[in-house]
Amino acid sequence: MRNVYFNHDGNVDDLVSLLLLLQMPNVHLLGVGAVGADSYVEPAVSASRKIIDLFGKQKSLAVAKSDSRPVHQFPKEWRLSAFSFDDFPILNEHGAPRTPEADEPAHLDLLNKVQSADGPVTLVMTGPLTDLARALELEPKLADRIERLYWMGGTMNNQGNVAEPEQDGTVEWNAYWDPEAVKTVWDSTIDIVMVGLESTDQVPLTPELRQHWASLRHYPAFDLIGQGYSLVHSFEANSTYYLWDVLTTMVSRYPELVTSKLVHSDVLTQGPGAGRTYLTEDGRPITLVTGVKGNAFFKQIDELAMQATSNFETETK
Ligand code: AGV
Ligand code: CA
Repeated sequence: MRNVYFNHDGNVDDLVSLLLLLQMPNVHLLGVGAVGADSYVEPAVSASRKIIDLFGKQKSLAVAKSDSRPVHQFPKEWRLSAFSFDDFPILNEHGAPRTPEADEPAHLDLLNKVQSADGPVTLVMTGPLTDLARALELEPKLADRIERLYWMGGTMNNQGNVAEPEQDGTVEWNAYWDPEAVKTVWDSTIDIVMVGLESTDQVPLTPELRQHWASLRHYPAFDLIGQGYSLVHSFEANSTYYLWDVLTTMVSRYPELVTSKLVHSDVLTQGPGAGRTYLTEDGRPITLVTGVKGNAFFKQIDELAMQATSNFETETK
């Protein structure tokens, strides 16, 4: 069993990532933290607890609420989807969530769960790096306990996805939310696998994919996945939805689904490029995911979602 800690920020692909993570063989989830970055934190935590109720296999999992705050806030329109997700009937037919909320805020929950684990911990983060940076500031030795960090964020090709004033178009949103946090993590000794926009661009959410999931909605997990993604559409420029976080989560368990290379990189924290990750020979080494084996990736998602059974099935019959 591999110890994994998951920290996410409550958008649709973050919550679908949680669902898939709960199905992965040989994964022991130590904890889950939710940040109100690309979401609002209350529904992000609540939906996470309900997803664990419905599809979680292990006992004693809790969801920690983050009190981290942005440097640059996400657009409200994107953040609102967490409320809708949390209100889905499939997550509410059995009443209030049973999976508890953790006692401590997410950065302390991360710190304590990783430190008290029985071995090294794999970290999967699909939002800003703020909770990890805060934990490292409190306890730099935490880095030694982390086997590897899989992070959805950044881009090394200068094609960002932020369309806001006073930035130069080179920055990815999770990095932009808190550039200093990225720098803190980059300056640590943690082994980093970065899933940035150059790889996530290869897995857009297409009408065919929606139709594929719709055709499988008699499986409860596909029903939830299809409903979830129905909340997000890309009518504006620069807002195509990709399977950003799902790719990252899948890579943490199935590295064979992608190709990657070792690069040296750093991050800007100031000015119109704040949050820009970039290649530089004197930067720190990271593993950059560069290519996705598309067919294998979608097949593996299907396999996990098909075998996800509802924990309430026996209870209601
Ligand atoms: O930049 C990608 C990150 C991922 O962690 N998020 C969405 C994923 O959860 C921000 C984001 C970029 N474009 C978006 C985003 C969009 N069109 N809608 C919602 N979130
Ligand atoms: Ca996210």
